[in-house]
Amino acid sequence: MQSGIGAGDRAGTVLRVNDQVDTFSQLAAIVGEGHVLTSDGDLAPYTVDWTGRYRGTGRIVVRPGSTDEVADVVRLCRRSGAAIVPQGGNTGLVGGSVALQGEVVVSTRRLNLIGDVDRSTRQITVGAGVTLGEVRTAAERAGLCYPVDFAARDSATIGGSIATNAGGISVLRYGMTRRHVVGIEAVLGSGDVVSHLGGLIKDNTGFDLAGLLCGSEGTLGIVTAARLQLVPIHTNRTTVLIGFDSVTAAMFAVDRLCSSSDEFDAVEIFFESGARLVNETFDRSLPFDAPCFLLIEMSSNIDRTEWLAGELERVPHVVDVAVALNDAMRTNIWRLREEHTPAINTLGPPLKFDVTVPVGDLPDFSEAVHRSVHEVTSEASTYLFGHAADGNLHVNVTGIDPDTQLARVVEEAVMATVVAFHGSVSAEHGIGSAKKRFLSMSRSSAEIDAMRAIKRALDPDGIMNPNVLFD
Ligand code: FAD
Ligand code: 2HG
Ligand code: ZN
Repeated sequence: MQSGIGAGDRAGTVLRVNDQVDTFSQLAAIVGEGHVLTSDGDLAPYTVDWTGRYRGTGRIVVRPGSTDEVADVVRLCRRSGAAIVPQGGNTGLVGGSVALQGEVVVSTRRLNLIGDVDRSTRQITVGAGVTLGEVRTAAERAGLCYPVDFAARDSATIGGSIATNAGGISVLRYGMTRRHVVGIEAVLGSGDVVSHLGGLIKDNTGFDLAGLLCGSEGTLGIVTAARLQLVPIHTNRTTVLIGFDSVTAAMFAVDRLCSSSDEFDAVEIFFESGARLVNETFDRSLPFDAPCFLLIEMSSNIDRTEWLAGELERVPHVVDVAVALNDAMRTNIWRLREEHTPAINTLGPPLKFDVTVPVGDLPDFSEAVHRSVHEVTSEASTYLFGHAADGNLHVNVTGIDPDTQLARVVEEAVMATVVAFHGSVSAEHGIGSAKKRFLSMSRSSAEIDAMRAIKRALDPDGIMNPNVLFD
């Protein structure tokens, strides 16, 4: 394990905060001048969110290189009354990673140390700024897999994925990020450092702080490192694209297949309009047309292609099937699904919803959500895609300026439809600033009060990401 990870219990530099000294020099004294960014050019990549919808007004980005430096930055900000927005890869889709009210952005990208894989426990400790792709590569080199995976893998960081409790394409088999975080190091809003990275398999010693920080969206503290659980890798992978004549037929197949095997890594859904948009935008080739598509991936230590083909023969209303015979075909099939987000973004910042409904209701919900948008406006186009077996649809509405009253009405109509189906207003992207007025649709006031009380305890002055989660 390289030095610098898990070093949060070392005493940090003592800072004298003098009102006469400006914030820049105080921050520079902690992290070095080159790591306090203030010019327009330097700030640009940290200021606008991935969708282009949210633009920060903050004028300072600070890039600490160790847990001690993060702690000193947080303590300085607390004493100066400056609020903080933690930022990892800035790929979040709910407006939570940019400084909307002039906060100091604390970028974690320099916390990028990757420890050795511990083969006895199949665990690894990494800095918060390491990307998912880098962790996956390190795990693969040891013959293991970090099973949290999604299209933003090469930019999204471990810290950001913990802060959002990210989901992705393998939740069906492996669960969300929280399931893989066995230890955490973080600087709380109080400035205190908590570090518990031992990775013991059994450790019932009080509250699960790692679990609590998962999904906290930077409101409680800054995650600086994590101990992650890896899983065994499988030797054989089967990837197929299946066209169906309706979403009902596709979801019947999902139910049938998932009841027959637990070796499905991904069961993803998208529709004709989205597939065509990806094709046109990126000049891809769709192997066949169909109203609804499932992308199914299995992995196992034996070849499952024949078994899957046999199962699919018994599934009705299949329009066509394409089996990936090599890596290039596999990549092409995955592109059709993963390029939905960038293709949609070329149409301008969309209204984004990331919702779950009970899996069996997904066909009715997908019709209802189209209807609910159409009843408000005929100007908009609605694209649906997502993680079918999780009941998780990404509803992207284009053709409406997201900052208008019309957009607000569409948002309310979609969220009302979600609630009518007993769903959740956020499945995996979090609440951020985009969804906070809908939090009470999925959480009771007692739950929200409990969350606020936890925040007050860990972030007494309310400096941590004040624009997200709570309205
Ligand atoms: P950021 O965007 O930088 O931050 C996200 C939030 O976490 C912010 O509130 C920020 O303040 C906080 N934060 C960041 N780092 C820390 C830290 N170290 N400590 C405390 N708080 C922190 N998400 C999914 O769940 N599933 C998907 O399938 C998925 N697919 C995506 C595909 C694309 C193309 C894109 C652009 C995004 C996708 N996302 C997905 C959303 C996004 O990638 C995830 O939310 C990811 O976990 C964010 O990581 P990040 O490092 O970019 O965090
Ligand atoms: C995905 O599953 C991501 O591709 C992004 O969660 C969803 O762009 C979106 O709405
Ligand atoms: Zn998703």
